[in-house]
Amino acid sequence: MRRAVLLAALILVIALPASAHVGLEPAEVPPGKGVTLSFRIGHGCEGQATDAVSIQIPAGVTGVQPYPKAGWELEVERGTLPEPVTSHQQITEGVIRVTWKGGPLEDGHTDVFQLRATIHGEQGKTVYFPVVQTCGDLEHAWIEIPADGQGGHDHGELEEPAPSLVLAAGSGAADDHAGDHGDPGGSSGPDSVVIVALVLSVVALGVSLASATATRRGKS
Ligand SMILES: [Cu+2]
Repeated sequence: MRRAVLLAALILVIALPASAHVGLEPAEVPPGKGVTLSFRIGHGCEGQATDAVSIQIPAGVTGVQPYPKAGWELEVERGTLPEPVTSHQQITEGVIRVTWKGGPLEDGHTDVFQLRATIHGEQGKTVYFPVVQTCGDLEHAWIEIPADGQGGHDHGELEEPAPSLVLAAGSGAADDHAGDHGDPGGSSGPDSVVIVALVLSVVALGVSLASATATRRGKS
């Protein structure tokens, strides 16, 4: 009985981050470097399957290259950037929206939509990517941004928060403009973090089970 409760708790802890809303990894990226952003759709709309995912490119983001996905048609909208970006020269035009249409992605399944981009700005700045998820005639507009603009990943009370990341110092600060030309660095984060969390969870479960067993032995 106790073992089952522990197991349920463990599964809940692991399952929650993946299923809630729209995830964005990595949580922190170095400014001015090319990075791959992964947007994870955790569920459909009231049980209906997802058939479109549209990401609005916010101010300060250049060099956007979406990853094509089998079974999804890709639409890339170009236009005037929300704010000009100075990198080598002033950049005023670029990709302003990326949309994948197709699937469908069943409500109980999850999938990742990725794009390559360079994000410019001050360290510590939170950058929000509004996402609209469409499921037939239903949609989730993950476009809410905390009023103080400093929400980070603590989304507080927002019902449909826009996924976000924080600009933070990377190891390769010398690599200033490489990102605009497809620098492959900066992707060592999320997988190793997940693995460490998993290992810690399993260790914690093992300790709990061992102490539960020891307690039972002690009583009998
Ligand atoms: Cu959710």
